[in-house]
Amino acid sequence: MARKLILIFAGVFMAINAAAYSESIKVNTIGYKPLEEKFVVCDKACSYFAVYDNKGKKVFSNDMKGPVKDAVSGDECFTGNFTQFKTPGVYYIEIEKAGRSAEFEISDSIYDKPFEKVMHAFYQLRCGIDIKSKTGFEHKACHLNPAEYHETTGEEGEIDVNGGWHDAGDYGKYAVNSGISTGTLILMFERYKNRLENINTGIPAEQKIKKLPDVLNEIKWNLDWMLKMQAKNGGVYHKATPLQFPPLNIMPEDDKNTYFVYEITSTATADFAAVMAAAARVFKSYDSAYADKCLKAAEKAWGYLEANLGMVPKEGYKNPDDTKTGQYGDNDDKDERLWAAAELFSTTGKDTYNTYFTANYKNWEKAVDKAPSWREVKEMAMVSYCMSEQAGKSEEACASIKDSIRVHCDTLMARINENGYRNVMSEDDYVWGSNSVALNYAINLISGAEILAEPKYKKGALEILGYIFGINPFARSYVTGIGGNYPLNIHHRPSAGDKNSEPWPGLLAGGPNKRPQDNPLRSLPFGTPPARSYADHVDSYASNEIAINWNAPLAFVLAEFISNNVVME
Ligand code: 9MR
Ligand code: ZN
Repeated sequence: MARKLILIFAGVFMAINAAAYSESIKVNTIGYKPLEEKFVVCDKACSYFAVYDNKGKKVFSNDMKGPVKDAVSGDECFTGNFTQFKTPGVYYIEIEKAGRSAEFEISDSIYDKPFEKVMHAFYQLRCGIDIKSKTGFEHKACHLNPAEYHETTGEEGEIDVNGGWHDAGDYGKYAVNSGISTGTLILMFERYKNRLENINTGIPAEQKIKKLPDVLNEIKWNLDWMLKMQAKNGGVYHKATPLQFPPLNIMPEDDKNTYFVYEITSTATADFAAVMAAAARVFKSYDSAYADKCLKAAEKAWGYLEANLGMVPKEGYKNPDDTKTGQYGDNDDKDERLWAAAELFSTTGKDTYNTYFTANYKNWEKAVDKAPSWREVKEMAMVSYCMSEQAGKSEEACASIKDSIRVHCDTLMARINENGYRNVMSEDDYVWGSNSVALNYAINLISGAEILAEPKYKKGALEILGYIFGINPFARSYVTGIGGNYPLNIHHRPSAGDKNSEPWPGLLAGGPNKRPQDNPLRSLPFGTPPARSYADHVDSYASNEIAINWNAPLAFVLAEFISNNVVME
């Protein structure tokens, strides 16, 4: 009896959590921009679809084409095109036997609020300050005690590493991951300065530096932390974490574990040099003293790298036996060094950096062929060099980067056009944090569009947002608080530990991961295809955690498509 009751309750609970629309009909649950291409995908046999406005009036209909078998999800996909329908409003789609889609909007401003929420999520990830909110997502200042030098540093005593953003679902702070995350946001601001300068990301007025735009306020919060991680010799400590992850339901201010600062690594140092050099450019016109401070720190880090030409430590960072927190280990620092050289050159125009770049960019067969990640930043280097306004760039290097990015973008566009879900990812891309792989591909497409003056690649980037917000096997949004059927049980300590039933908003879940690297993923039926290997379960850190390096490319791609953008046809 008791068991039966539990089952009934479980059933009701699931019904509440399940989408109020058919998972077979996949639309972008946020919506579509009026002048852009618009697709709907259905995983049930069908030949026709109709668009209805929110009063139930049919406003458009067309054939469904297909099916195209999608190997990574196992689905038979039918595709409908309603690009011709451009009238702003709120709509849903009906398909015979499949049901009704999520509601979506047609409007030029669909990504404006999402951008603000995604940037506000960085504010909410801040460490060492009261997180205030009108929406009830709050906590007190955390991790205020100084950290101890771990014995791996060879130093003794305490060090202040207050501030920065928590990395992810845990409260650790890792220099390498801060590198790509902060770097992505800085390059975003540099690229879209005009449209981002006046955006309000919801930082409480009393916690703001008035002379800085909100986006730079947020970036500076983490830069200040990164600066604390630089040792006297210019090297950068790899991370500041406790020895072990705290329990899942603990709020940040209740986590009283001692933090340790770990040994210097060349990957952390080179990422730091790149980020600080780029920061010097974007802060220059708002706070030139701060820009100078960043540039000095960047050049000091470069000095350390010149004095230590090999990997530090030799095999890349590995956790010592007493430590079980995130590793961000990487045994190749060539890409990080190249990125440092590219940004330092772009900021200073100095020969040293240009010479390093031109002597080393050929270390890879292809300049651009991957989505950048915390481990692999060569694409950041190549794109920054190519886009730099500095005189004296090597024409040969730029030509070769351009050729390479064209091939890469064409490859991605072909994948989108051939895939049943119009999805950019190949099977290999379904790794831990796969949603960030898709979004970093979108950044490559946007960069390719800029560098080659080929706006068509931006269409691909927009379709990647379509995947993140609903044109996927689950017809769901992967971002908390945004769009349809978003994740409710993210692996994120404040979401697990606070009293809100809702997860903290604006956070991108890692996404499907073909490797069963946690218990909920191991519990999926045997043979679950890669694109369906996702569990909205709090223990699924390998598919349902959140992280700053996943939210950053989401912010970047949203920034491209907010409403003051020039719309492409
Ligand atoms: O994003 C990281 C992923 O690429 C690795 O495969 C995984 C396992 O090492 O770690 C991920 O990063 C986690 C970090 O180590 C600790 N904080 C949470 C991060 C996201 O899960
Ligand atoms: Zn904290």
